[in-house]
Amino acid sequence: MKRLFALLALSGVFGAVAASSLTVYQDPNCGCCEGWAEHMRESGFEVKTVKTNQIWAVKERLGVPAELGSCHTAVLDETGQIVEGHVPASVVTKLLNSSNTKGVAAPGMPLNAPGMGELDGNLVTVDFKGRPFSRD
Ligand SMILES: [Cu+2]
Repeated sequence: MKRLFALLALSGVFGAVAASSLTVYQDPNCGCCEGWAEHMRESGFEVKTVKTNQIWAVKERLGVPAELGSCHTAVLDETGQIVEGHVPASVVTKLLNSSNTKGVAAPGMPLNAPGMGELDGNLVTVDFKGRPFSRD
């Protein structure tokens, strides 16, 4: 275990890119939320999950438009940007590079999204003004 920590410390010092981290708020009974968190980890993000029975209150506090709501809401720790629902990791990276965009959403529970199913080229995400942000 000690050696593992040493390795992690080394990779932290010499790694070219620091991992981006995010905090996911989710309902305690949400299985697909776990699937999305796993997708993000596999894509190199550091993911912390917070289980809450007040997920709609969290969305309201973070300014997620109600009509764009999904089952879980994530906050990017470095920028405070918001990721609503089953947004692909590549799109989260695009969001991190779009500092004027407050948040991006995959509304509802799309079956062609990470944590739900396979991408099919038709998953459209939108920004919080409802404008298309990506298609995968
Ligand atoms: Cu879901």
